[in-house]
Amino acid sequence: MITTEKIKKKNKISKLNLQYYKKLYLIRRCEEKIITHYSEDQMKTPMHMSMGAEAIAVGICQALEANDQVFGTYRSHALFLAKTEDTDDFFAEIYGKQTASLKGRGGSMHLCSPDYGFMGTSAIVASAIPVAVGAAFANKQANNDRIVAVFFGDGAVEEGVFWESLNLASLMKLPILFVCEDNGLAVHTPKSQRRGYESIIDVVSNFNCLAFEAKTTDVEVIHKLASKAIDRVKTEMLPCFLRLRYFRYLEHVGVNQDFDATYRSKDKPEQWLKVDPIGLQRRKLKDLGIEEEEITDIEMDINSKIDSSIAKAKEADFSGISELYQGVLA
Ligand SMILES: Cc1ncc(C[n+]2csc(CCOP(=O)(O)OP(=O)(O)O)c2C)c(N)n1
Ligand SMILES: [Mg+2]
Repeated sequence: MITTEKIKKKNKISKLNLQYYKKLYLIRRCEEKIITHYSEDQMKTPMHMSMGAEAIAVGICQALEANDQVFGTYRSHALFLAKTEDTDDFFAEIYGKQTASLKGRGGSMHLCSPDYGFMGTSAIVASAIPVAVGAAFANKQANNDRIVAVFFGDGAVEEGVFWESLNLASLMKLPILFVCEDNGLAVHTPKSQRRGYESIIDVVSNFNCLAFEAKTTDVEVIHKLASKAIDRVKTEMLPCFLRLRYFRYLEHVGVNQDFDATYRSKDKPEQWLKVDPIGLQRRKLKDLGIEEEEITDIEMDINSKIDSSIAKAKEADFSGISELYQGVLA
């Protein structure tokens, strides 16, 4: 028998699944548009694309509160859009325009929107990690219940500052999630040629730090894992390290595929593409009984929003020469 409770639960699930899908689709579509327009040479910034990793940013941000804080890397398109959904700001920065939060001085590698808790990204591997630990310390002192999530690649774990930061966070019991977006590569170098140990989870577990890992493209699984991690960070007052694996669809920097390059095997893409995070959620929506028409309407709305943001970014002005030294600290 179908009870009212069951219907309510199903509606709640569908609503959440729609939220996931909207964000995933938004991120993918923004990057597809970057690929379309990049050759026009109006986006004067290197591109480190998130494609393939979308479920990680969306799943973690879904588990965070609006005023929780995130820090990222030069590969943070997905994280920025998952946290802010602000496509106007995103494209203004990508096109280097004055209308962006950073007035177009940062480009793709330096995104920042503190009003949304998006604290910043940097091109220097691992450099956001100690800053994020500082923010977590400030939050603990302020007793404000905020969580910090710092995202970094598997290559960042080879930097000394990662270990110093992990040590301090473990010692001071800071409310922070260390989110390792693990694509197995640092530029073109696989982990087997970089590390003197097998399992990062085993090593991190020796600290006073919780540690979990997952190999999935299912945003729902990542959301649940992140929620569990955040609950435990809050109740046990310990930091947490999450290792989340994904397949980088495009070249290290740039907007092209490089599946035929010698540094990675050709059979891998197929396995991962079968469970593409966006395709997977779309199929789930259909399984939940959501009509094709409703899904395409959502996609059309998102497409229009993105097209409008790109048009506004293209029309906007660059910052003037007189502003060049504003905000420079050194
Ligand atoms: C401190 C530092 N060393 C070296 C580099 C050059 N570099 C840029 S990206 C990169 C690889 C980083 O790999 P990973 O952290 O796994 O991130 P991914 O690109 O895979 O997302 C390196 C070595 C850098 N930017 N900063
Ligand atoms: Mg990597």
